Amino acid sequence: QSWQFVTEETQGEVQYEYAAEFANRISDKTGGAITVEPLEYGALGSEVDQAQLLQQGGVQLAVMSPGFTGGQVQDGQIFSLHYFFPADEEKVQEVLTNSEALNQDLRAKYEEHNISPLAYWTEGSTAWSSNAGIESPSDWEGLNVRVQESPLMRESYDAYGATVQSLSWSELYTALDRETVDAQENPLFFIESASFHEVQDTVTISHHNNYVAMTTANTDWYNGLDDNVKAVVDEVITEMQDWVFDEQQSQNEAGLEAIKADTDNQTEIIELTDDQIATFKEKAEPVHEYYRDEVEGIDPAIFDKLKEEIEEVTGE
Ligand code: 6CS
Repeated sequence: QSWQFVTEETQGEVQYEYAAEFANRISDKTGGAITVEPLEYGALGSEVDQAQLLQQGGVQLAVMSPGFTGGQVQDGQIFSLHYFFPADEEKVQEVLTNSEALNQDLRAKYEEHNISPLAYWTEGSTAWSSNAGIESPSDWEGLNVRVQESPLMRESYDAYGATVQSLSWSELYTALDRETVDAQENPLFFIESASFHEVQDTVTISHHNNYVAMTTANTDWYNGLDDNVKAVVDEVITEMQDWVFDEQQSQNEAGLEAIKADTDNQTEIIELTDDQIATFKEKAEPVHEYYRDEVEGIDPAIFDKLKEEIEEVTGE
């Protein structure tokens, strides 16, 4: 058997390296009977196109960011709330790995669309880049920020007075360079490897969210696997959780160092203080309630359960 595993990133970046490591492990465990081909971003269209390809069974496996399915699976937009998940990445990963709200309830929602999220994992905290130097919510006023395809992302930035524009990341460098877009959010490793720091003056370490990725399978395909093959897939997916946590951590550390070391493109790194974070939280928290109570098509029970699970992990 041969499976294709599409990712939204290129060689060397976390998602692609995940797929490559997954491929090695599947091959080892099956004595080479199953091969997996990792595919980097680019050849198969935009992130949204790739999600559709998986749904239609054009590929068997995909790393998918929930931000690109926000129009289809409304509940997946929960990942775009600001200051909802813990700031501590280890705690984030603990929630993502163990949450019943995500691994059972949200999974069932995705499965209605023929997408099975087999695991959720973080690619690290997201930081804001801009030319404005964002330190308080009012710094966002009048800025146009690039987001993924998730209507809720508009609300999250509207709360700070910014407008949003949905784009594929492949169009983002040019948009920032031409200043048709003023700002964006991504983990540090990605800001560096996609060279966004070259066309932005500042990066704000804001702790407003983390970047969640899902390892997904086409549901019909996954359900049709022989039990012994499915068990191997599940085992590798479970093992990969610790692997990818370490991978993102070292890539994010190296990314920050590389941004700082790039003297041709000087970037000011702004780390928000606790007081500054508190002013952002005050604006962001009403959006949590808006999401729970107003967004059509979401299940408030998933929100409530996840919130409780987060509180159990943070002890707050
Ligand atoms: O900003 C984005 O859309 C891209 N960011 C990351 C970290 N991975 C892939 C995604 O498409």
